[in-house]
Amino acid sequence: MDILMGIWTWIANNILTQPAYFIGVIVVLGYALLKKPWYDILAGFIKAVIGYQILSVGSSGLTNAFRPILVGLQERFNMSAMVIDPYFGQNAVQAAMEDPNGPAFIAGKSFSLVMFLLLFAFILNIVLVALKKYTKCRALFTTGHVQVQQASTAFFLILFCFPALRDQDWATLAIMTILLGLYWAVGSNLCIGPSQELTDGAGLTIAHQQMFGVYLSSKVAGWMNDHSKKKSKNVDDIKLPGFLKIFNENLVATAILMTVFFGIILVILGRDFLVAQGFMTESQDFVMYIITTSFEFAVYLSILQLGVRTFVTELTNSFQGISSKLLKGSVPGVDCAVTFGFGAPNAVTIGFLFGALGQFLAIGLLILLGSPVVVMAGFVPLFFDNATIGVYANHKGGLRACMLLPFISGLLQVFGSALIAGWVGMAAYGGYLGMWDWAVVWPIMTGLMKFLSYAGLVIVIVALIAIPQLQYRAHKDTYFMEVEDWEQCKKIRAEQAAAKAAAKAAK
Ligand code: ASC
Repeated sequence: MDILMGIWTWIANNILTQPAYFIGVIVVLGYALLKKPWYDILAGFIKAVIGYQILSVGSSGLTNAFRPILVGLQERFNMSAMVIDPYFGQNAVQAAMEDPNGPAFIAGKSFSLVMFLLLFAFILNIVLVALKKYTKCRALFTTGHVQVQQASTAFFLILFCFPALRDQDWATLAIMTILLGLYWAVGSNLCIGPSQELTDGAGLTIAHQQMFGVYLSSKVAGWMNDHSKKKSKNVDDIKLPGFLKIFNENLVATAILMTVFFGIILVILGRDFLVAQGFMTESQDFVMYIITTSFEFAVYLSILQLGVRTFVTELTNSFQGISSKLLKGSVPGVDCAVTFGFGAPNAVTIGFLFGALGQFLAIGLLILLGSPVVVMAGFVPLFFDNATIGVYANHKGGLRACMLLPFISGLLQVFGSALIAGWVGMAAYGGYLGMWDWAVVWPIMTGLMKFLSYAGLVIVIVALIAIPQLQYRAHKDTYFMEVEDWEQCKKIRAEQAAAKAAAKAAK
């Protein structure tokens, strides 16, 4: 038993929760199933792992460079605020569970339970895909590091709803496995359609923390486009005149916009504060510091996109082995940052900036209205959620949607997180996960379970199970074709859309 436990712990720590190696193993398995020669398998593994590592350098570079700047605002003004950010959220959960006087004291056993939860929920995800004929679930969640964050937050929320479960490990584990496993399978499945459209059939979907947000934003953007007389241009197709032409180039646009955005924040923080906090040295020039820091945004973004390009082809090609032999008709769910390698690069920046506008407005309102919970913007939701939503919204609805939907997302992230974290008592520990689904979807699920108890749990489970069924009903003829033969699916859907448009015109 000890040996088995040791093997499991090793796999959990080194593969399951490390997306680079998880994707690497999937590539090896996929190519092996396709009977590729060993050297192709090795090359595929290396490109997948290194590509993912490059992506992580970009993504953690962004996070590490800009998270402290935002948190600095809180310290600068001596505010006691809760930071909405997955890493702060995870620390808050940990602190809460270890606080003997706190609402969620279960010190000692939390970590091993979270690891088991990961395993069981992932197995449930596989089973749901294997039974896709009945469940209509087609996607596998592979983003381990966010699964850990989600597992701990879900742990807290569920114990809040069902305090009696605190001493019943197995019952807790069973309920959480069902909820999380379903959330992963259903959420990533939701984003398959929009992702196939965005990437023109790359054969992947999002497995992250804003899956419902992306799906809804993509739908609303499409609806906006269909129901407006004047179509909004895709960010890529906007050609600016005169000196504004320089904004047509992504690197230039990103650098200028970020210099303005972070420049304002850095000036508010002030040189003295930045020196005192160790961000810059006494001898450094303030203006050069602002420019360098802001330009780094464009640097990390470029690195991130390079990483995506390096591993996506390997993943897409090798996954054909898995989707034709092991889990028929399935797609891998990957980090939301992967979408930044597709679609319009400027949509990333615009989504981020309008999300920030929404968040800052919402934070201002919380302060003005004297809310008991004040929120501080965290970089990860601000950037990764809103940029992703911007990319999908732009693809379906152009610039207008790319500004509006991230803006709304920013409002929801702040208000939703303030509400749920204040209510369940996590705000007192300084952080909450704060990503779209955890600011909107999980609070609704938590509310249902808290007020209706086990009846609420049943409602949540049934609702989750029903979502892929409804998706299937909407496109019975092309639903599975969407992942199995994208070209054919695209053709049929285009014909259907043309026929519908013709019928409308004839009326
Ligand atoms: C998260 C999280 C990260 C980032 C990263 C984006 O939610 O925990 O580290 O987003 O996955 O690429």
